[in-house]
This record gives sequence, structure tokens and C-alpha cells, in this order.
Amino acid sequence: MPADRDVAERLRIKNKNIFIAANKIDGPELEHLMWDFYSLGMEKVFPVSALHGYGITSLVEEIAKTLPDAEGIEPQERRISAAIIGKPNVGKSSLINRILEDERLIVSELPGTTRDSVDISIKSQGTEFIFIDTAGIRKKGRVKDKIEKFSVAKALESIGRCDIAVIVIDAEEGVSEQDARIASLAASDGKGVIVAVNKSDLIDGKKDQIKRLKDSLSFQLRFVSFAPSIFLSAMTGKGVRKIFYLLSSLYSEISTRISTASVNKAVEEIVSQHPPVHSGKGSLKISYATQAGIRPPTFVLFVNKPDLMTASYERYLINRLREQLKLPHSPIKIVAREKRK
Ligand SMILES: Nc1nc2c(ncn2[C@@H]2O[C@H](COP(=O)(O)OP(=O)(O)OP(=O)(O)O)[C@@H](O)[C@H]2O)c(=O)[nH]1
Ligand SMILES: [Mg+2]
Repeated sequence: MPADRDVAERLRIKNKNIFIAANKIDGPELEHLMWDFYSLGMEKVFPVSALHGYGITSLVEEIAKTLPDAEGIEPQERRISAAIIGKPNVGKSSLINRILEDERLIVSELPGTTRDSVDISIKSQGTEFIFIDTAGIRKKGRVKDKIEKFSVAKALESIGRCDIAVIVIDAEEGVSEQDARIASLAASDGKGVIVAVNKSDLIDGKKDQIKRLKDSLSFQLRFVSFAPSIFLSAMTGKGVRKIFYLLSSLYSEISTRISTASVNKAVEEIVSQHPPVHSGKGSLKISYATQAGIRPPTFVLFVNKPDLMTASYERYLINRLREQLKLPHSPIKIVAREKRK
């Protein structure tokens, strides 16, 4: 709106912190409506719903960050939630038990032991880690037949409320299509993904088996090749502590904010190395770019015609941005917006 532009202009010269609250955005499905506001030339745009409360927490948190620290108030603890996902019987509960180093969860050899999702909180080095143990539920009466499936609906529900999805895989069985699908879904939902290969004690020293497993990891997970993987054993405890380190560093990575200047520099370089190809409809021109959000790092590119952004060029940009912006393990989201004349 012209009036918004006017206000934006006046505020800009005041040299203050400016936040734009794009109101009446009631949920994630309406978030696309906020992209227009970037054309006001300000980076901090927040989708909110004053009526339903959507997005308010993020807005308030961001505003709070710019305020000076009040004395005597403890800084807020970092909280990382990790969804532990995987087929029945891969050792999800055992892994969490090992992490907790006690036997608070019911572990059993029967697939389908964990009936629902359970949240377990543990504090370590100033961070609160929430592990969401997700049931590897299968249909009733099929417990005996060794099917590969696990409940996608349950997994998605846990993924929806996590920062990072930990896909647990049985070292003897390798990666199934279902595992790969869930990993891709989590990544496209903007979540960090870690692949945890459990029961590695069972393949210790078995060269052929280890090779087959590594092949299945790189082939099946080729669409989420940026996801770090670890080998561990919930039974012996080997490799388990590394989860904390991985979760922390991945969380920092997906929460990175990069200055507009650096984003533009990276985009310019990436585009000059391999410009968009000319199609019948014209050629894509990227005028400038800025980071619009974190978790996942999201970049808005202002272009002549958003339609001209092809899926393959978007993939190229994302892969190169991952390198250039030093976000090797992070999912990245790109939004092409039409540049206003
Ligand atoms: N050898 C070996 N066995 C393990 C390991 N981790 C778990 N197990 C065994 O695998 C079986 C299943 O473990 P759970 O932790 O119940 O598996 P889950 O993934 O939580 O299963 P659901 O809740 O049914 O989805 C149990 O018999 C565990 O003792 C491991 O690292 N090595
Ligand atoms: Mg379980």
C-alpha cells in the first residue's frame, strides 16, 4: 500500500530497529502473503495473527533480542527439540534410554512397544534437549510379518514440532525407501536432519556389510546428502554422546543469520558462474537477495519474473548457497519474488 511505503520511508531515516508485523496471517498456509512486505526494503518481516496469536512469540522474541539486557535476569536457555524417528525395533527408545543413562522408557524386543510419542527433556551445557520418542507403529495383526513400514502420520506429527529430525536406522537392515521419504519430508519442511545408524555393534568388523550399508546410505539418501550421519550403538553406548554435539552444531547452523551484503555477494558470484538459461519466456534476472528467516535459513530473491525460476536452477542455487554461506548441513529455502518497479 502506498501509505505503508510512506511510513516505511519516514521510519528508515530515523535509523532505528524496524519490525514489520504482517497481520491477519492465521497460519503457515498463509505465510506466502508476507513476502510482498519485503519490497518495503526492510528485513524483519513477521507473519502474525493478532486474533489467533500466530507468530506473536517469534516477533516478541526478535524484538526482545534488540533490547538491552536487564540486570538480574537470567538469559533464556537454548532449547533444541529432536524427533527420534524410525521403523519399529530399530532402537529409538533404547537410544534415548542410553542418552538418559537410565531406564525410564519401556524397551522391548517387540516392535511397536512405544505406543505414542513421549517427550523427554535433558539439560546439558546450558541447553535443554527435548527428545521426542516416536512410536514405530504398524497396523494391528501384522506384528509378525516383518514389514518395513512405520507410521508416516506419527512421524510427521513429531517432525512438525521438532527442530531436528533424527532418523534412526538399523545397521543390519540399511536405509529403506520409507526412511528416505521421511528424511526428505523433514528436510523440505525446513527441519535439520541427522541420520543415526544404530546397532553398529552388530556389523563391527564386517567389511562387506559395512560397505553395503554405506552404499545404501549414499544412494537412498541422495536427496538429503547434506544431512550428517553417525554410527552408534545404543547397546554398548559407542558414539551416543556425539548426538549432543551434532544437535547443537546443526541447530546453530540452521539458526544462522547472514547479512544482506554477504547474501548478495554470494548470489552474485553463484549466478555469474552459471547464469540462468534463456527460455522461450525470457531469462531470469535476480536483482538482489536477502535472508528472510531462520530454521530453515530462508532467502528471498527479487527477480524480474518468478515463473522463470526452474526447479533445477533453484536446486543449483540452494546447493551453491550451502557451500558459499557455509551452511553445509542445513536445509535451505529460496523464495523468488517479483521485484517491484
Ligand atoms: N545389538 C543391538 N541391539 C539393540 C541396539 N539398540 C536397541 N537394540 C535392541 O533392539 C530392540 C528394539 O529396541 P527398542 O528401543 O524398543 O526399539 P524402538 O525403535 O523404540 O521400537 P518401537 O518403539 O517398537 O518402534 C531391543 O531388543 C533392543 O535391545 C543396539 O545398539 N545394538
Ligand atoms: Mg520405542
